[in-house]
Amino acid sequence: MRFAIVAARFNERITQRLVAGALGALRAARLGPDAIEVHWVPGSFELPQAAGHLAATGRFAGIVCVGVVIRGQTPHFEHIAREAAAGIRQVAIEYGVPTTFGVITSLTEEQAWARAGGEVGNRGEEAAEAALQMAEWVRSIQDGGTGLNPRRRSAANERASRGHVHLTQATRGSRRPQGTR
Ligand code: DLZ
Repeated sequence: MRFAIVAARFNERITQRLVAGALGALRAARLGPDAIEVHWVPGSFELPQAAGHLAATGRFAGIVCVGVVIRGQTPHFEHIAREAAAGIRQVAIEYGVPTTFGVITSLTEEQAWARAGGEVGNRGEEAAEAALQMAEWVRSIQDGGTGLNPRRRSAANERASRGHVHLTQATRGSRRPQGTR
């Protein structure tokens, strides 16, 4: 299975961490370097466009979109975040290629770093895990199966269930439910 990572250059230093997280998850699933492509686009607004072109090639079992949208002083943030999310969903549905959302939408740069391999996890790694799980599920359905092998757990899920999740000051004492952004 081939996978693509599409990464937005805006806030590039943080996005690099998301790409690293996604690559780590894909390599942990024993995908070799030839099975992974990384494509850079200007900003998160362009993620769906690139993902659509990649999905249309039919070469990929999954596409992982990563980017960082940080709130500024105008509503620009909302437009970019909304269009990225809706566009990525649209690609997944239109092409039937699992296309996942590893875009951080945060109010501050500090929050973004925390979600890019910091104390709140790595959204790139999580999006890659989701793409792997969905690709496996799609393949099992196409093979006439009944869906995911319930024993397959992502590395992120494993760590969370073993209690290796770092809790922030704000959440300490009340475990964040998985998937809380
Ligand atoms: C223009 C812009 C702004 C203000 N903020 C972000 C951001 O926080 N994160 C991001 O990924 N991209 C941003 N961009 C760029 C847009 O995504 C897009 O590249 C431009 O509007 C050109 O279409």
